[in-house]
Amino acid sequence: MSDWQPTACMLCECNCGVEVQLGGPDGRHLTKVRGDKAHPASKGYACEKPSRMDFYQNGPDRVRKPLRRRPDGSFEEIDWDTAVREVAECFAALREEHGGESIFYYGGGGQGNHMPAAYSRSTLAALGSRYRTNALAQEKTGEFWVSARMLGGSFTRADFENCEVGVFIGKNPWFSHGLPHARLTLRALAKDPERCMIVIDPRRSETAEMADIHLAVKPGTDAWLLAAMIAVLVQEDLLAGDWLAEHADGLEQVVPHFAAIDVARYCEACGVTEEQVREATRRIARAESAAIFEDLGVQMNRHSTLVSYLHRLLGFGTGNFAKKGAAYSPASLQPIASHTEPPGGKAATSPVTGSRIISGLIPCNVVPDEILTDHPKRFRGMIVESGNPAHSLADTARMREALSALDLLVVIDVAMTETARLADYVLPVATQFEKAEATFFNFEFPKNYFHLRHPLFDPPDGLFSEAELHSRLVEALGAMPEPAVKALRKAWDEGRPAFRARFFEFLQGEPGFFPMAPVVLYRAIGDKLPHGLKEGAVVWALAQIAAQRIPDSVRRAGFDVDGAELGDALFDAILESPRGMIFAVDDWEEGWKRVGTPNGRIQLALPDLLQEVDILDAGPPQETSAEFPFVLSAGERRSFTANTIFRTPEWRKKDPRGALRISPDDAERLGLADGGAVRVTTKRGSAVTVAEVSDRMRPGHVSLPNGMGVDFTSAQGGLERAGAAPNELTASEDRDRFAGTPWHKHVAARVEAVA
Ligand SMILES: Nc1nc2c(c(=O)[nH]1)N[C@H]1C(S)=C(S)[C@@H](COP(=O)(O)OP(=O)(O)OC[C@H]3O[C@@H](n4cnc5c(=O)[nH]c(N)nc54)[C@H](O)[C@@H]3O)O[C@H]1N2
Ligand SMILES: Nc1nc2c(c(=O)[nH]1)N[C@H]1C(S)=C(S)[C@@H](COP(=O)(O)OP(=O)(O)OC[C@H]3O[C@@H](n4cnc5c(=O)[nH]c(N)nc54)[C@H](O)[C@@H]3O)O[C@H]1N2
Ligand code: SF4
Ligand SMILES: [Mo]
Repeated sequence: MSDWQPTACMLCECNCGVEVQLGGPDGRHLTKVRGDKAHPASKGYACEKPSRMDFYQNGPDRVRKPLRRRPDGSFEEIDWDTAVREVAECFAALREEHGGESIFYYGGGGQGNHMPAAYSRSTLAALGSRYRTNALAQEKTGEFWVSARMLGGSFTRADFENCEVGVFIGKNPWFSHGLPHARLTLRALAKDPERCMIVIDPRRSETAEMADIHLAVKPGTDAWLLAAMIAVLVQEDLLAGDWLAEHADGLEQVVPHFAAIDVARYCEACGVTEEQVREATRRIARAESAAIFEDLGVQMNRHSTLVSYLHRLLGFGTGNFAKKGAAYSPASLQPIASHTEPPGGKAATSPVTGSRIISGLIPCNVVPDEILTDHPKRFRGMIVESGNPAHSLADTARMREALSALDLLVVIDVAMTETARLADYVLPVATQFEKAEATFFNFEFPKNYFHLRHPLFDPPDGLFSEAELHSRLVEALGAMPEPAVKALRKAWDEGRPAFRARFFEFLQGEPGFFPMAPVVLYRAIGDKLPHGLKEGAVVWALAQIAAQRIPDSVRRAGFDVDGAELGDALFDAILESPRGMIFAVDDWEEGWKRVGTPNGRIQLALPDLLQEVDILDAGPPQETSAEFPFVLSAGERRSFTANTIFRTPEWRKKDPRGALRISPDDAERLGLADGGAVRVTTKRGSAVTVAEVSDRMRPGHVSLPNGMGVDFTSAQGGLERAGAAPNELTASEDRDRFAGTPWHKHVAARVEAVA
């Protein structure tokens, strides 16, 4: 058994610091895991899941050699030189014939690993690829788009630790976390009689159960509820008038859309009593501060982009920005949530369907339409890296068809996934514990954190990281700027001033250098970095950029050095902080500096979305039918779900098959017993699992967990699948009209007992 070693949990965006002991017969198991008290952000907090991380590190479906598909559909192992050469040649051939923009990229990282996103930039530039997407474009892009337009490129999170009122809209942080030490923060909020917790969820979720006010909205009608709340603000004169006059534009355009709303009728439409809606709204308006968080319950639902807008009108309308306990714009080392709307110009769109590209991402739901067509600009080649679109994106059947229709599919993963099974080449990599890794989910305020995790193990023979893989691919494509690598290698030994000077010379002197910088840095300095932190090479550049972009924030974090030295001081601290570090410290007022609108004021009026507000007046459409009488939420977070990071069901301490939750009334009517077999059918597909009769569910609403129905190799050696894969039941055309985000939480379904 080893000493405790620091790393982080890679199962949700919080990336809590943990300590692990290594052991097992070969010394390559994570035998014990506990929260790391010395981690500056999580401070010892961890939930029940990271103790299971060895099921990831030592999963049975790990791929250990590059695989090539044979004509008969089976895979054969090939050596790395062949794999890299052939993949490079095949993509180069596509580029020559159809242009680099025919090569599409999905992924770049999951909940714990964003280094692939950084290094793949170089490969994609070498290929001339232009289009990409990842999971954010089936959850957050609507929110990014709204936020960016109101705040000029910025994105917000909220301060639940210090708020007087905390509001969760379609978010169940008791199980999904998403805020630091979520359960402690929730308990503190719930326990304090001076503070108030408001939860908007059709289900009595574990979070809703703790709430002072639970607005049990009818599934899919949050837009009516939030519109009613803003109408209450307007009609009862509860808006933060002085604050808005000082900080925001457009109130006079917004107000008329809410002044005439019949609050009682909207409350009826969303199934919440008018009394409760008025009480909740008044409580928010009266509070010193309110923090609001929206998540998948609304982001994967009807009117998701409109709801993101109404959420912000509620928050900004009550003055809740850039002060303690309210919304803030975090500093970032590498911004992943920002979006720039071309002023007056035409927004970037996808080549076939013309769908809006937000934060550089094509809506996940249109990916099959961008492939399954004879349009000359269709995607013909694809790289999938650290993502599993054949399982996680809408409409698995169609996604499978699309992925199979590509001329070339290359999957870079640690495991044999549903997507990898469709690939022409599978390129396996080191796990997140066998290389240096990090995420850019750095969303805290006023202190913000970054954690470059040190490797715990060497990779098994023949495996290496994405940084090495992309470097090899770029070399095979003949695109590695070799003189720069050589010069920078030498300059590093001469000291940082020399290195910086050389780097910026290349950057300014050679137009194509910037996207190649990740692999150049990796080749130039990777093996010179301490503690086996090779993959941290690209962070050197990120640290330089951050030092230029947010110098005051970095300096306040304790890096009291001048100009050019600041980036290197930050980088060195990152390398020397195996338990994570604080890279930025802000004050609350700083939020205003991050508002990037031309006049520095919040823009309240978004005309296209105000038009949508008016459309609500017609009331919610009837979406269920005699054939499909239930609303299914396909993909609920539970105590033992973690996207598709784990493949064997044994990691789950309970509910290994992922039950369909159903209300007692519905269960009785359908003759369904708790634990009995149940079939759920939608217009797209059908799945069988077990039923869990739960009084948390309202009649007419059923839910399935996320991450189920993945293939795994059983102890007997056969391929098995446990539980219902949610996206066998969803449809790619069911998506938001602005951002293209899916309606996973609102699928019309039929439920039947299975004999
Ligand atoms: N345990 C666990 N935690 C995770 C993950 C995981 O796989 N497992 N995944 C992580 C990821 S990638 C993400 S994005 C987050 C997501 O975190 P959450 O968004 O909190 O997760 P969900 O459970 O999918 O959805 C939240 C809630 O939406 C509610 N909901 C359903 N329909 C509606 C509706 O019509 N209106 C409203 N207002 N609510 C509705 C559901 O009842 C549910 O309680 O979780 C992260 N954390
Ligand atoms: N119906 C429905 N669908 C959903 C959701 C839902 O609620 N309902 N939730 C959605 C959400 S919010 C999300 S975020 C997505 C997530 O969906 P995806 O973006 O597909 O992410 P994961 O399922 O986490 O897949 C991560 C992949 O990374 C691989 N991996 C792990 N470590 C490494 C590594 O070090 N390197 C490489 N190269 N690969 C690695 C894993 O083996 C796995 O295949 O699912 C979405 N799909
Ligand atoms: S809250 Fe998220 S990051 Fe923290 S221990 Fe739990 S799953 Fe891991
Ligand atoms: Mo997510």
